[in-house]
Amino acid sequence: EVEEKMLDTPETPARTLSAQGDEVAKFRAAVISKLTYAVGKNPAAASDRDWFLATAFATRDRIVDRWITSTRQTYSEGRKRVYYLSLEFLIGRLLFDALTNIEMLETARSALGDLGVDLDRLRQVEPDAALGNGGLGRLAACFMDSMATLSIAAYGYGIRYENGLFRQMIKNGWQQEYPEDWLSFGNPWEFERPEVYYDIGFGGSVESVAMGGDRKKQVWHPAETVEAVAYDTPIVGWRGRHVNTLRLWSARAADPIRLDAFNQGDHVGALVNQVKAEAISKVLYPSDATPAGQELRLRQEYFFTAASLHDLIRRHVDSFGDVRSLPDKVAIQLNDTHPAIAVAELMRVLIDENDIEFDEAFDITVRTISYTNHTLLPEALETWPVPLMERVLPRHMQIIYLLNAKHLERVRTQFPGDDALLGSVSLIQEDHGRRVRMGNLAFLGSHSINGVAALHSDLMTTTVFKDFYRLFPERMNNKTNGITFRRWLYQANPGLTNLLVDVCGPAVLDDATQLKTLEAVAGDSSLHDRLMAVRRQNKVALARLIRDRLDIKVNPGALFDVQIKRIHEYKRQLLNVLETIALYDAMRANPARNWAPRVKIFSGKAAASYQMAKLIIKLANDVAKVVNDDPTVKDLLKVVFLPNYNVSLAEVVIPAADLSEQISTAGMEASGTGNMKMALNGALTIGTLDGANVEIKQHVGDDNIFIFGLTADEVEQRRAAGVDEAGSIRNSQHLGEVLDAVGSGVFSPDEPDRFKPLVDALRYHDYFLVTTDFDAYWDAQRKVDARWNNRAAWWTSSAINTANMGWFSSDRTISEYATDIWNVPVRPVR
Ligand code: 4GP
Repeated sequence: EVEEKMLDTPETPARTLSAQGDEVAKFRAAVISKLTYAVGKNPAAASDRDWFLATAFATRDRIVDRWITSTRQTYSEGRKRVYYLSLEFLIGRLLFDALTNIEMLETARSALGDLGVDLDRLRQVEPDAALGNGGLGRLAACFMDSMATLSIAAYGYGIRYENGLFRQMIKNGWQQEYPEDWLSFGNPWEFERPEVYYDIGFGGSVESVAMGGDRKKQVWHPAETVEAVAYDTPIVGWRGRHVNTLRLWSARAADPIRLDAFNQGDHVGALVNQVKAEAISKVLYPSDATPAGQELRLRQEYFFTAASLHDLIRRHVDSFGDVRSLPDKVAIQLNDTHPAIAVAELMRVLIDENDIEFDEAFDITVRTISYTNHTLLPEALETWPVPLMERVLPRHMQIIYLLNAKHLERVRTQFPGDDALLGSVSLIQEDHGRRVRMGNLAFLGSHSINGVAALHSDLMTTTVFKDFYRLFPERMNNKTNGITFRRWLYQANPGLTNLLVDVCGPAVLDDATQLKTLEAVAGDSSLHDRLMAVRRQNKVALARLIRDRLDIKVNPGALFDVQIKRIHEYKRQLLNVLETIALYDAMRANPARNWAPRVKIFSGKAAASYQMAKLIIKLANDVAKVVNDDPTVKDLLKVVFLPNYNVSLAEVVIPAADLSEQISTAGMEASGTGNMKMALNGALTIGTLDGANVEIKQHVGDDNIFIFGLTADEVEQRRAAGVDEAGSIRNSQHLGEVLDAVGSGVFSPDEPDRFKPLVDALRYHDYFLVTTDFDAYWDAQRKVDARWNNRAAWWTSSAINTANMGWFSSDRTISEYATDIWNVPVRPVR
């Protein structure tokens, strides 16, 4: 039974640093001053939002001085800069991030406390900046933190979407999407720079102008121009030593209004250009189901890439005079293929605007640019129809053709007669309508191409980039992902942070590898008591959130079994739901068995057009309803689908997780980073040998992780040989019954056929091998039960997990990028 009382007592937030008296007074005065003069309110009339704004402004002031110093130093030392181009930055809320990193969290808490304001309540009113979908966007945010922490002079470049990732509501079990208007009450962190803007051209024609002799110059006359306006957010690193800039571009019409039309009464028509131009920065991931949607997406990609390149080239030329020295002073990292047009755009700027010869321009480009791949899913490797590219970016298309001709010529010489190779490494795909392959363009135009976990980088060389790897083996490398401990440990789990500082010493905050010292005491029962108390507090907080949002009561004493990530068939939430059903049946059949009481927690968004994923969400919710209403499993099993997964929700769920579900079909999850966040916070992982799970296993040891299922090699063989769905179902003790139940409407009596598409996919074309892996997964879950029932064993494993996750700090990842790819120095805090 849920401990009502506990859920109602507010937890006391743990404190990492004690506040200094005069600092508190100063901060208090600063907040009052901001409230009065920047927000325009008096304390008596101020709402939580007003207080939040005032606090954010006061915090920002502390960062700005350091920001200016960092920028000045970078200029005066003539340092090389890193530019991280990403269509996504999933940064989440910034107040605690900023306060933690400048070590003023407790100061701010006391200062506000004196004013009768609760900082932890203000934390909740900050909108969650969701300028990204999932892993790749969150990785970009972690990297920004680590680059600042390591004092790398870096800029993040992206788009300032007015509407970030949609807000997910669950209505009657179904996902519904609503716009996310994170900017509607203003954004205290950003600085608008209306004077920093670039004209970005689209469409039009290319003119060949004779230059004397046989020299010709190509001049692009765009039909349309949109202004890219800069908005800057300072990103402060750990202990506030260095501050970088996240520069997001917003679209502004060059000619916002046609006054003649307006005065003739056509008030809407007069604004059409403005609407078209500004659509570029309206929404993250506009649906590309229509040609218009596709075009908008291409416009977004070119818009932010071109603006970023103009900006960095201007800065470079101002500082160093000559664009030819770009590779010595600039490293451009492409986050996936979304900014891959940078290759053609940089070439265009060098050739057309700086009169550099084609080959030299290409050499400069390759030495400057590098590319990270985040998924092997072929549908994610972007391609654009040639006619669309020709219409929107005619000069770039010319450059791509030229580049391709020279590239294929070299391949022909190196591998004579290998037509298959030529076809596969060409920048143009010739079948199914001609398309430009952005992955190939990114590879060809980069000196470094990396995957995001060891297995993924290996698979890149044997699958999607197999043939490019033959051409340029030296370009391929691995950079296993990491996470920033500032957000995912210090802020999200202050209780565990205090414990770790206590046990490992304060240096652990600067050097994550010091966590290792925890291992020596991992078996101590006194440590277990402390770990358990911290986890319990975090679980009580999550239980309260579940009760408040879903009106479901869960027992904080049960095992919290968590799967949080985008909903995708390859991530196999379905496998987890099916196991839940089997468990439910088994518990009902034999309630007296030594089960580990569980709360199955799911959270994640499905792409709006991804019907199967949306059906999986519905199934999870339908199963939840049946299970949660059934008194026979009341103390044993609860199922929870938490709506609107985002960074802030993750910050509550992750510290409360006992078990981390990382169960993708092996070979399909590039890395995962949620797996790292949960293991760092002491959850045990149940997972396949996929992505970074492989490396987590190496670090925490085989006994402290529950690995099951086919390996990536076996998956490949199984698919080649033909998946035996019927055999797997027949041989399984549970699966047949579970599928019958789902297929016949046990969980959807109002619409018995509802889940037929899911069940049919599993029975007849189970590409993701759910049926094949089901029994192994079930067995692994029973091992989890056994470990859970052995308290000492469980908490020893938990401690060993935390102790060995230091390597997964994004500081380590970024140090590797800095040394191996960017050639810039790092300055660690310690
Ligand atoms: C994700 C991958 O799916 C995930 O495995 C990885 O950890 C993350 O990138 C960061 O590297 N990919 C995406 C995407 O988010 O949009 O392709």
